[in-house]
Amino acid sequence: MSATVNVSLPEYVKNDRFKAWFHEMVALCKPDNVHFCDGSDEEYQTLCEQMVQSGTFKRLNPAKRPNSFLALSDPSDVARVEDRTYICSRRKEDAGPTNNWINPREMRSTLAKIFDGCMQGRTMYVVPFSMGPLGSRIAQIGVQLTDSAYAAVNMKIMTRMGKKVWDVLGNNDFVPCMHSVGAPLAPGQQDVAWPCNKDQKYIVHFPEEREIWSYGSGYGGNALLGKKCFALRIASTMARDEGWLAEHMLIVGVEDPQKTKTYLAAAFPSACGKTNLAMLIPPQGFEGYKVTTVGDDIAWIKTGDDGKLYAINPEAGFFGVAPGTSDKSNPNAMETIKSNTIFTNCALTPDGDVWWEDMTDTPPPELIDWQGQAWTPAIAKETGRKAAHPNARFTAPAHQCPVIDKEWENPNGVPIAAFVFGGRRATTVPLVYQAVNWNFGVYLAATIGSEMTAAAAGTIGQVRRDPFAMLPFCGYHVGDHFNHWLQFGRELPNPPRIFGVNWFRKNKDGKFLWPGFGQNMRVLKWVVDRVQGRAAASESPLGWMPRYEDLSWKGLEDFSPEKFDELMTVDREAWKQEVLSHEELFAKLYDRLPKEFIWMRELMQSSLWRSPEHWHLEPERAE
Ligand code: TSX
Ligand code: MN
Repeated sequence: MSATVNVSLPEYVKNDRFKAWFHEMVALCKPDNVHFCDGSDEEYQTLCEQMVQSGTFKRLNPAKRPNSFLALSDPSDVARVEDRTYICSRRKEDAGPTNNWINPREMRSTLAKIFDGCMQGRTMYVVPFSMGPLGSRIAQIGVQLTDSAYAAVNMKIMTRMGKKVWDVLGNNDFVPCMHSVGAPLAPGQQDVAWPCNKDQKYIVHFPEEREIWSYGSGYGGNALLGKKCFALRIASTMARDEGWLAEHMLIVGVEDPQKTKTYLAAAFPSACGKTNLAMLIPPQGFEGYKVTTVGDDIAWIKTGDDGKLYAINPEAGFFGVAPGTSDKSNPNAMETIKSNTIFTNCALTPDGDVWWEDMTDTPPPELIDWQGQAWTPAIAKETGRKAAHPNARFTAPAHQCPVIDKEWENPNGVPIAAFVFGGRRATTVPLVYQAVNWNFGVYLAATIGSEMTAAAAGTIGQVRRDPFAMLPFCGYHVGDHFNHWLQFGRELPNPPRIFGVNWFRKNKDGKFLWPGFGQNMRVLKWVVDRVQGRAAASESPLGWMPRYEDLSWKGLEDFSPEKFDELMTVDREAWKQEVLSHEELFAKLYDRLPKEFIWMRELMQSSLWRSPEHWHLEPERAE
C-alpha cells in the first residue's frame, strides 16, 4: 500500500528534479516497496537470488556456466514491439513517416491512466545509469524507475549503473525513464515467472522533453531503457539538436602488423552479423593483424578540437542474439558469455547449461526448450519447434570479451577514420565499394537495406530499406537525419571515408559467393588501406572499387579472379532498377528529402547509362 511505502531517499540522492519526479511517480505507480540500486555486486547477487526463488531465473550449473542465469519469458513477450513504439513530438511532421506518432497530450493522459497503481504488490527499483564512461563529455545520464528486477540486473550489465552516478549527475539534468511490466498484484495474488501485460504495450518517447515511458513488456529492447529508447531514439534527437551523432553502429579497431590502429564504425540492419563483425578474428594469412571490439551496437560520436570524430560505445555489455552464435561463427562471443551472463529464452540442457540452434553441429539429445517443454531432435524434426527462441539473447559484460579494445572505456572516445554501411543483398550490390565523397556516402547509407527471406510474408527478394540501419531507432524525421549527416559533414575539415559492403551476394544457384566471417578481414584491410592512402581502386558508378589485385588473397588463394568478378559485378540494368527503387523511400519524405539526394541520384543514373558492364575490369586489369 502506498501509504506505508518507505520513500525516504538515500542521503546521497540530492538531485532536485529527480526528487520531485520520483515522488510523483511513486504516488502514481503505488509500489509496495522502493529499492534504490547502488550497483554493487552484492546487490546484483541478492536480486538474482531473489529471482531464482521467485522462478524468474534458473541458476545454471556453476561448473558449466558460473554465476549465470536463464530466464524464460512469457511466449508473447519475446521482442521489441515496433507497432507499439511511439514518438510523441508536438508536431506529427517531426516524427516523420517512419515512426508512429500520437499527440503528446493525448499520450500523457493515456499513460497517466495505465501507470496508475501499476506497481501495486511490487517493488520499484530506482536505477541510475550512465550511458558511456562516467563523466565522459560524450556520455549521458538517465534514471530508470522499474518494477522489474530482471530489468534492473540487466541494466547493471548493460550500463554503468549505481550509486556513483549520482555524484557525476549532481543537480544536472538526466533522462527520466519510466518502466513497468504493467502487471500489478492484488494482495495475496501469486506472481508469475515473467510478468508482463498481454493486452497493452506502450514504448513511448517524448523527444522534445527527453523522456521515456515503457509499459507492458519485460523484454530487453522494451525494458532496458538505456539501450534502444535512450541511446538511439532520444539520443539521436539530442545529437541532431546539439551537432553530434547517435548511431546504430558497431565500433572496431583494426591493428596492422606495424601496430597502426584504425577505428571503423559500421551500421547494418538486423540479421547481418554485427556482433560477429565487431569480434572478427583475422583469418590465416593475416598474421600480425588484430581486430578489437569497442562496441557491437551503438556509437555516440562527437567532433574533437582537432576536427576528427571521436566515438564511444555508450553501453557496458552485449545484449546479443544467441541462435547462430557458435565457436565457428564467433569464438570471441562464446568466450565472453562463459560466465556472469544472463540468458533469455535459450534452451536448457539436462546438465544445467544453455543451448540454442547452431551453437553446435549436432543438438543435444534432450533439452527443455524456451517454453519449458521437453525437446528432442526428433520432436523438432516432426514439429519444426525450435529449442531456443530465434530472438533468444545473452546479456554479458563487455570487459569479458577477449578482444575488447584497450581504449573501449576511454572517456574521450576513439578516433573514427571510416564509416561502413552494409545490408543483406542476394543480388546487385557488390562486396565492397567506397563512396566518392561524404555526400555520396550519406546517400549510400540512406539507401541501405536487406532482402527479406520471410517466405511466409511473401516478400522474398524484396528489399526493405533501412536507412542508416536506423529505421526503428530514429527519434525524429528520418529525412532530417539525412540532412543532419550532410550538415555534419560540411562542418568537418576532413570527413571520414564512407564504404558500402555486402557479405551476402549469391550466385545463380543460390550459393553465397563470399565466405564471410573472418574472411571479411580482407575487406576491412582494403578499407583501412584506402583510409591510410595505401590501397588502389578503380572508378565505378558506385564509387571506388578494389580490383582483384587490390585485395590480399593470402590464405585464400583458391578464390579466383572470375569468382571475384561475379562478386563485384555492377549490373547496369539491375542498378538502373535499384536507383529507381530508391524513390520509394524518398517519396515518403516529401520536402525533407535533401535536394542533394535528387542530384546524386541523377548523377548515378547518368553514369550507369554511359559505363561498361564490368567497370572494375577497365582498364587497369588489361595490363
Ligand atoms: O555474421 C555473419 N557475417 C559477418 C561476420 C563477421 N554471418 C552470419 C549471418 C548473420 C547473422 C554471415 N553469413 C556472413 C558474415 O559475413 N556471411 C554469411 C553467409 C554465409 C554463410 C555460410 C557460409 C558462407 C557464407 N558457409 C561457407 O562458406 C562454408
Ligand atoms: Mn541493434
